[in-house]
Amino acid sequence: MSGPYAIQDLSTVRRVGVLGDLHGDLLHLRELSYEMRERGISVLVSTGDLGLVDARPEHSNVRWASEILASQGQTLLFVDGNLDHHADIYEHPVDRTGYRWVASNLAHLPRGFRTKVAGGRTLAALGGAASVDRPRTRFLETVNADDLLALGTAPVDVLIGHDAPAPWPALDAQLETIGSWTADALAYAAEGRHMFTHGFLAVQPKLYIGSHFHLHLDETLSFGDGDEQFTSRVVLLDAASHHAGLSQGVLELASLDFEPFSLDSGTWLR
Ligand SMILES: [Mn+2]
Repeated sequence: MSGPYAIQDLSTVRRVGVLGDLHGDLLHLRELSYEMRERGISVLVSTGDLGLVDARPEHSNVRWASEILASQGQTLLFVDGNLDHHADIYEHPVDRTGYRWVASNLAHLPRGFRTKVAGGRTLAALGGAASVDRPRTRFLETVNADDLLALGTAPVDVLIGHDAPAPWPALDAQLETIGSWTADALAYAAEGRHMFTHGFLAVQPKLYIGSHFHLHLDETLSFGDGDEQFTSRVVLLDAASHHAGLSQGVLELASLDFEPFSLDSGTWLR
């Protein structure tokens, strides 16, 4: 597809493609965009660490990404991760429907964004996470009190984020085996995750999709206590930039059916 096309957003489609950390990998985006088009997908949703927006023109991949997406007639919406350039993203204005467009077909979903989608479902966004490898150096990266206010407490069906709720026994067990961080770094990461979890518990999503940890997990867990108890299918995607694993999937908005798949291709140049 070339030339102008109708820009779709979350209000106009029944299915979206969801992708894990891209880290600015345009080759992967090209492959993914093509594969999603083959599956009839015109709206992609990134769970953060997209790595495209940079105010320095020589470091920005926005234009190239926008052209890749345009070639497949697609829109890409993203929450911010910890590695995204928050200040550069925030320079762009938020439109009256809550999207922060950085290109004609590329928009940030601000923390606390919520919208109605197919089937009368509500989708909300809560990006952000802590960089455990460089604690307390990037003050915009973690969820703060204003983000939680923006998100509110009305229940949502789908929450798209970057971090993960705590506790999550299977994730926590894996994290214990990764890296050798200082006590301060671990405390910083835990504080960030704690703030994210506040938001998660407040909106009680039936489905959560995040990615920060670069590993795939997919479980239905029980959260909260007493009257506030609820179950949630919590999914983490592999990193899309690693060209392997379950780093993307198709989400059917009305049914909340989400099916991750891997891109196993020998046909694309690496
Ligand atoms: Mn991350």
